Amino acid sequence: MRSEMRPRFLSMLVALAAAVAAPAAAQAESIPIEIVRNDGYAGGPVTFPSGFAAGDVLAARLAAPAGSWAVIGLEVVFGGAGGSGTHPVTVKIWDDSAETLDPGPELLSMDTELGSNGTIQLISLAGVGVPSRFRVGIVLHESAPPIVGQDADGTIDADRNLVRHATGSAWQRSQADGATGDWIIRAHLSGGGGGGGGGGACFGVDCPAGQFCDTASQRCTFECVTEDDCGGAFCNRFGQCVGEGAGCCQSAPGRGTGYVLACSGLVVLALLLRRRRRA
Ligand SMILES: [Ca+2]
Repeated sequence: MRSEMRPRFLSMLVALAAAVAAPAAAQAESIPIEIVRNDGYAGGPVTFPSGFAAGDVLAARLAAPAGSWAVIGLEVVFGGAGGSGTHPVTVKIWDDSAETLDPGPELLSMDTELGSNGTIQLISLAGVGVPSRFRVGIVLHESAPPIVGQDADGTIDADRNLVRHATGSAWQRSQADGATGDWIIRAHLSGGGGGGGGGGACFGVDCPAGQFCDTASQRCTFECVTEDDCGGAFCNRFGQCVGEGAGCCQSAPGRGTGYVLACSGLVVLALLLRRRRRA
């Protein structure tokens, strides 16, 4: 009897241990995510324009829905030959509230590398608070190809595709170079709440609920350490700003209950096993 029961107890323990580990994934899924884009690419042909050089910037003006959002990742199609391996680029994000040819303040400048594979590639970001209009640019470090791709659906958003050539250095619409498609540059947005959250604002833009503004990097982040990071709201052990208006439960609605239940279950099982050993 005892030997038959033990595997069942063990499997229950494993299941509960998995339940304890699960909240991290549940938390990620529970954070509202929006993907904003201009392009209509859905697989199939992509245009990789020629004539671009190191230092040129290829950019998309993107629009966030109402609410406070942070860019937590980008999707870019990069390719058109250029050899295997990775190619250095710089990712930039600007405030584009004025929607003029020249962007507003720069919100991010980050070096990274992209493969020349001609398909969607993901670039993760720590979370950059953005206004409702912002510009995402890819700065080439090498002459094209490889280069960012343009969709081939026959349409181009006249005011949302921009280029700045290293020579000349003035921003212009992509159509000036003969473009007929939209740059395939998309942003993953997190947040969407009323903002604030006790975490303040980066570059004047409220951080999403539960996040705070890291003043050193000017990025919204979940990694609070003290309540000072949350503007006085409580910083919990998961690095979230919690409290009235701090949005603990909007950013991780399922975690508290599941985590507590799983932990309680482990304690109960441990007590049961202890009793059986004594019996
Ligand atoms: Ca298009």
